[in-house]
Order: sequence, then C-alpha cells, then structure tokens
Amino acid sequence: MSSDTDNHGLIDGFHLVIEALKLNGIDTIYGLPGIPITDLTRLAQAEGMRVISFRHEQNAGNAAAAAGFLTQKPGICLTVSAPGFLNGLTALANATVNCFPMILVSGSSEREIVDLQQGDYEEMDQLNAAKPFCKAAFRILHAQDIGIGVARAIRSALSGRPGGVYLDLPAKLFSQTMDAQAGRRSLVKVVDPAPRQIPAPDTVQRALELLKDAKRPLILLGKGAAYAQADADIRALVERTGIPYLPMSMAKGLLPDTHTQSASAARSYVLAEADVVMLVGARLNWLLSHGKGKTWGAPKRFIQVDISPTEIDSNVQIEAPVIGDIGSCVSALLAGIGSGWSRPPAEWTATIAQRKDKNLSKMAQTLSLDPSPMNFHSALGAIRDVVKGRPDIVVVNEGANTLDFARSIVDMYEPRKRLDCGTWGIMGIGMGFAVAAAVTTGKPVIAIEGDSAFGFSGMEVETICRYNLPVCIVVFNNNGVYKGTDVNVSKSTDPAPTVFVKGARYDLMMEAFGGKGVTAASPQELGRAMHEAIASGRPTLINAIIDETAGTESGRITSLNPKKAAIKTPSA
Ligand code: ADP
Ligand code: TPW
Repeated sequence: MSSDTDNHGLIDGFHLVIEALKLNGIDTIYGLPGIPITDLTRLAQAEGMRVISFRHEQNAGNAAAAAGFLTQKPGICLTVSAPGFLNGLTALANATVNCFPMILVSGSSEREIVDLQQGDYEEMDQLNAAKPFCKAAFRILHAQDIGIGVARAIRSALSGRPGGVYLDLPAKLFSQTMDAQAGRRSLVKVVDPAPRQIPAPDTVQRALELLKDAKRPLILLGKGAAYAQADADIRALVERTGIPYLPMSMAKGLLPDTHTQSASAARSYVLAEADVVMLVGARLNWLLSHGKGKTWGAPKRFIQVDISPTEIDSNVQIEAPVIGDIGSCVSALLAGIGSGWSRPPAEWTATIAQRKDKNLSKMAQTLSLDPSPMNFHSALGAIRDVVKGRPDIVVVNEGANTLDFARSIVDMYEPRKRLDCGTWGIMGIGMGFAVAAAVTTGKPVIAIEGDSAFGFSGMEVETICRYNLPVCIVVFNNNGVYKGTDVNVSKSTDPAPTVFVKGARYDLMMEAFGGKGVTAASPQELGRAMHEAIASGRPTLINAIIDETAGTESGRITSLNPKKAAIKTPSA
C-alpha cells in the first residue's frame, strides 16, 4: 500500500485522485487492477468508494458507460497501461458514439521512456491513441494539477453532448507528494457540470408553428430524451399535444409502451405517412434510415430538438432546429403550447389505432403459439410477462434476432429501464451493462442475450457472483451466431464460421461460480426460472433452448450484408 494520507502533513497522488472524484460525487469505480493502479483500487475501496473489479477492461468500460447514462454522472473505468487501456478503449469509443458520459482513467508508463520509445513495461502513447475515440483527452503530470485535471475530465464528459473522456495518469504521479492542506485546496468541485442550455425563443416558436400546421404529426423520442431525465415534461408534451409517438429502443418506457399514443405497433405506417416529425434526442442515422428513402415515404418536414447544433442537417434538411438541453427545450415547448392546443386530425390518429390493433392482434396470435423447441417469440412472450409484473426491472439486451424481437415484444413501462447495443449495434455490452444497472439502481436486472452476444462478456458471470448481484441472464441458445444451421461446404472438417458447439450448457458457467444455473426448454420453464431468480435476487443464468432454425441472418438488418459479387471470374 502507498503512504497514508496526512503522513507527515503530506498527501500523495493516489489520495488526491480519490478525493477529487469523491468531491464530485463519484462513488464507484469500475476497473481491473494491475501496475500502476492496483493501490488506487485498494485505497479507493478503503476510502469508502465502491470498486467493482472486472475480468476484462472492456466490460468495466461498458459498465462505466451504462452507469453514466443511468445517473448523469460520468462512469469511471480504471485500467492499467497499454493493453488494459486498449481493452477499455472500445467501451470509451462506444460511449462517445452513444453520447454516454464516462471517463476512462488509465495508468501509463514513464513519459520519458514512452516518448523516446525506449521500451518500457507496457509502453504506449495512450493519450494520442485515445484522442480519435473520445470527446476529450487529458494527461496529469503533477500532483497539484489533479484537481483541475479531474474537473476538466468531468466537465468534458457531461457538458453539451455527453460522451467519453480519456484521463492519462502516469505511474509517477501516484507517489508524488505535496502538502496535504495545499493538496486539498487544489481540488475542484465542478459547479454546474452540465449547464442548462436554454433554446432561443424564436426557435421554439418556429417549431410550434410547424407542428401546429401538421396534418399527420409524429414525435420520435431517442435515448437522448431518456438520458435527459425530463420524464414528466416529455410525457406532458406527448399527452397535451395528443401527437402519436415512436420511442427508439432505449427511449422505450419514457411513456409506457402500452400508452394509447404509442405508434410502435404501426411503425412503418407512421414513418412513411407522417408529414411533420419532431425528433427529441434522436439522430437521423442508419437506425432511422437517414431520414429518407422508402422507409420515410414522401419528404418530411423535420423539427429536431438536440443539444448539438452540428447534428442538425446531418442527413436531411431540418426545418425547425431547437438547440438546447432537452429539459429546457421541452419545457419551453410546453409553455408555448399552453392549454388551447388542438389535437391532430382524428383521421390520422384513428388510422394509426386501426393499424396498431391489427398488428397487435397478429402479434398476440404469434405469441400464443407454443412451439417445441421454443422460438424467439415464445421465449420472449414469457419474458414480456415477467417484465409486465415487475416494471421496475432493468432489461439489458443484445444479439441479432434476440435484440430485434425483444425490442418489439418486451414492453417497457418506466424510463431508462432498457439498455442495449445502441448506435453501433455493438456486441459485448451485456454483462458490463448488467453489472452497472444492478449497482446503480439496486433493482433486479434481466439480460436477454443471444448466445453469440453473451460470449463477448460471459466471463463476467464470475463478477456477478462475486458481488452477488441480482442479475438474471437469459441466453437464447440456438447454437450459433444468428442461427445454428450453417454448414461447411469445403472439404475440411472445421465447423462453419457461424456455428457453435451444439447443446452447450451455458447454465454450468454460472454454477461454476456459485450462482444458479437452469435449463429452460419451454416458456413455462423460462417464466418460472425467472420468477425464482427475481424473488431470490441470486445471480442466475437460464440456458433457454431455442430452435436453431429460427431467426434470420443478422436479424432485421440482413440487407446490410454486402451482396456476393461474381463467384467465379468468367473465363475469357
Ligand atoms: P437513438 O439511438 O435513441 O435514436 P441517438 O443516440 O441517435 O438516439 O441520439 C441522441 C441524441 O440526443 C444526440 O444527438 C445527442 O446530442 C442528444 N442529447 C443527448 N443528451 C441530450 C440532452 N441532455 N439534451 C439534448 N440533447 C441531448
Ligand atoms: C463487437 C457482428 C452482430 S449480431 C452478432 C454478431 C457477432 C451475434 C448474433 O448472434 P446471437 O444472436 O447473439 O447468437 P441471435 O439472436 O441472432 O441468435 N462484433 C462486434 N459487434 C458486432 N455487432 C458483431 C461482431 C454481430
């Protein structure tokens, strides 16, 4: 252990880092120890912080990112130098892409040796490596700069569009000492780290005028709206205008998915037919077909509420940008709406209701089938019922078909209860997100995982057991990536690239660490095992046996696979 605080009136770098974080209300570190940060993890724990120690830095980083999204405080991921840093970098990049505030704090080797490339232990120019993948990157060289350095990192992660920040702490910094009183005085409590950004009144007026004239208006809520924690105002905006809305996957639950104004069950219809669309914390990226093309039908008129001015016109023209933080924008919109707002034409809302009814009864029919083995629908039907009974549960979801079907089948009822692959469609967030959800909310977590998706972070079942977290993992075991039916057409005896060991016992992985492992072959078995997991709060892994022929290649985005070109070059 390093020197204690106040030893001969001195304080060292270790303690200054911990005190700087604590001063700013940061109470948890997600990380993985090793040179030069092992003592930092021990001391942080000794100083009353929660230290969640992972088996791989990427999962710690994903946990930090999810914690940031859920709490509006930057999640801290702590790693060792070069390889540990690089392992965390994917999560940092993913956090930045998704606008989640996190700080990747990595120890680093001696600057002099790194800069002369003289071959230090875990040598790497981490600061420059990190820059393209985050919002901001900082290095602290002197103990007296720790307060300012941590403050810069926090403010960068949280202000404006949230995102990932890299903070480089060279090994030498930790054992530097300075006068304890001067050290404490040098710490900075960040005042108002995410200042409100009030939209200009004329932009709000312009947006309302466009909305008022709409014959077929639509509100589209994205995960920025969920992050903003302006839940009551967002709900009031939707309800007072009477405008149908669509939630993006992580905005599900901002209003309960069963809300009469939800147009999710008529998604294709409303996207094609709406004339004015108001985006609230959602980007017109690939997940929304870039705001154009067949999905969107006739050209639209767009209103976009976002904190980032450069998001506007990124894909199509935005006629009414409203730039500011969502809380301030939505409350300004509400004030402008007042009480005399006329609801959208009944023809529009009635047609949506009809389409919804038709699609929902079709879905109910599909869900009532009970095929053996289970398919995605029948297994998700069981999960849907469990979540309905426990709307406070957090759902983590990744995979291809497992993701796409769960998103549409499992209704969410409360804000920020759904975490998933997000903007990149990244695999591997599962266990990190599940740990963060359990740690930050104290609620039960269900992780709905494709078997391939689970493999990316599966070793963290040990972490879940070690901290005894109320996480119930459901692995949709269909023996492979997408499906389990691929065959190798070559002469070799290797399995095809997308298939796994058939009949794998993922449940035994959980048993190996003292958690509960269950195999479920029917929706009844699955539902029962989930109820037990939630009631007991014990780490549980349910190996749900899914028909290996069910689903499609890449789920709903199969069309993004490049088409095979000529298989053989034509002979001359
Ligand atoms: P989704 O994937 O759900 O469609 P995106 O991640 O594409 O959502 O979009 C989220 C948007 O929300 C980003 O453009 C981001 O700038 C914006 N955003 C995030 N937080 C806030 C906030 N507090 N206020 C306003 N806009 C925000
Ligand atoms: C980091 C590519 C997208 S979806 C997927 C992969 C490998 C797994 C699909 O199989 P799974 O799901 O999980 O069994 P299901 O429901 O269809 O049976 N590497 C990263 N990210 C992505 N997106 C991939 C690879 C991919």
